[in-house]
Amino acid sequence: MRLILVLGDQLTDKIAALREGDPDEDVVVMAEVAAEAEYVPHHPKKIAFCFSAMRHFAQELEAAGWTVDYATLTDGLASIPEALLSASERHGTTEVVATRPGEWRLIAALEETPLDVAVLEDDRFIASHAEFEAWAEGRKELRMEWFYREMRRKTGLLMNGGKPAEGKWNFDHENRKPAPGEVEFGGPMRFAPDAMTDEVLDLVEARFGSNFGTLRPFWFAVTRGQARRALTHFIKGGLPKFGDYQDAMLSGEPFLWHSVLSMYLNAGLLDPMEICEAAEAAYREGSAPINAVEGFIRQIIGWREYMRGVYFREGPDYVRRNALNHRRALPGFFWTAATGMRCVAKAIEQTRDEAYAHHIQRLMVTGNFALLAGIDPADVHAWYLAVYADAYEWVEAPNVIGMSQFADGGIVGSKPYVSSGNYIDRMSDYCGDCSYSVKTKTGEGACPFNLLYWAFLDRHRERFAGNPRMANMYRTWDRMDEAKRDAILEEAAAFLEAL
Ligand code: FAD
Ligand code: DLZ
Ligand code: SF4
Repeated sequence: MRLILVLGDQLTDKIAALREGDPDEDVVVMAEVAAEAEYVPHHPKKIAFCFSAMRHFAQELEAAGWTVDYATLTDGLASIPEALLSASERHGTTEVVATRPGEWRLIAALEETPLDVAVLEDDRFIASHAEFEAWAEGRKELRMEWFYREMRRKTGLLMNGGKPAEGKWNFDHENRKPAPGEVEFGGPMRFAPDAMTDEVLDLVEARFGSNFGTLRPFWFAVTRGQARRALTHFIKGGLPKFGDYQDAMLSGEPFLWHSVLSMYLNAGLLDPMEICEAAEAAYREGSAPINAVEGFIRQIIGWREYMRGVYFREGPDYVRRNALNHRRALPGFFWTAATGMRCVAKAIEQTRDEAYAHHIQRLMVTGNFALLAGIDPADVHAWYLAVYADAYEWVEAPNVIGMSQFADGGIVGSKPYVSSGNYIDRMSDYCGDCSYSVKTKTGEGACPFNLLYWAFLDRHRERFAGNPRMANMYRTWDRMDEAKRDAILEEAAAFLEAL
């Protein structure tokens, strides 16, 4: 008899440890524990989703014939190792089978238990660690695009006889339309909480009610069956325009045509290939265009897999990198949304209400601001890890430390994702009602993104001026008259001082 550990983001009967186990002999251990619920102040919706999905999954395992030793948070277990030790005493075995956790912290914790833990690779991904290593080995630059093409070849997705569908690997240049006035897709499928979820909601309210984030209304899928319905709903209603408006932002429209499937995918309720195959089928049937389907599939078999590869390749110190030596503390408004910058306030309000923001809001609004303002990337990382329902370190850290904050010195991105207010204005409706003016570059009411953008480039001139992709920006800065440059730098410094 062995203990089969199933973590809160391993909720599938395809997980390696369950495939290895025997329902007639072994006992599944699942535990809601303080250490996992508190390593960052998670958004209440994220905790509720995790616990409710865990409880529903335990019920499904029992129905399938497994014995499940399930500890709820009120059982008072401190950590996953403690849950294993306590189960080990109850069941009289020291043998544990686990699937490798998605975070170095928990990998180390499992290694340190006095139990006999066999850790199996998590093979819910398209590329194994060995495959990613083989691809990365000896390359000067880890360009996602090249990795993505390998994944297209490997999976056969959108391939016609060895060639990419419609002759091109990437249709991104068609995917940059600003938001239209109206969004006819109503967003993700919503589910009414059942009695099991209601119980979790009460628990989360009592224990984590003071964390940043609104718990109710809670509408997430909490079972694989519901997540499958959410997938079908997106493929039909959202996917056709996913590409066109992928980068657009609209006040009051948190979801636009995004899938809002990342939390289900990361928790194990959905499988990456089943999502991509559903998207490809829509393309083959003619119900979604190539720019939408290719763009969507690239996010999953390209970016998502690539990020995981980088996290595990770079090792436990990745989350502490700070290549640009940014030291400023995270401003309080990240927890209150109380800022006159309307774009930032909208992205944070929506994060508070839904535990969700789409990619461009994360990258070009909150992330862009944090980078321009020189916020300590460790603080930025802790914030993102806490506030999004889909945030687990293996995927959050390379997006934040790497893509968004350039704190890894250029592993994920070849240049920092920074922009002035212009980009936000072009892609959103935020600027119209903002207390700042996006058209104003200096002086009274100047948009802080305009000031901070140039101040950032100036501050990091030594590092970036030689980057061919940034040469234009430096030329523009250098052509500005000196008085204007001085005014920008002074006003940017004053703004940061007042943060
Ligand atoms: P869609 O826009 O519908 O995209 C489809 C799917 O593609 C997503 O469900 C997701 O699984 C995948 N995907 C898209 N972009 C990425 C990416 N860059 N990396 C990995 N997968 C991607 N994603 C997370 O899953 N967890 C995180 O903690 C997370 N933190 C992020 C932090 C920052 C600063 C940035 C810039 C991005 C982050 N992302 C993260 C990536 C991306 O923003 C989210 O995956 C996406 O917004 C989830 O919403 P969606 O399901 O509607 O995605
Ligand atoms: C996110 C999360 C939370 C909030 N709580 C638990 C928990 O109580 N028990 C558990 O097994 N998993 C939880 N998780 C998910 C883990 O944090 C996740 O497995 C690790 O971070 C590795 O990705
Ligand atoms: Fe954001 Fe500047 Fe536009 Fe205001 S004016 S919404 S701060 S980009």
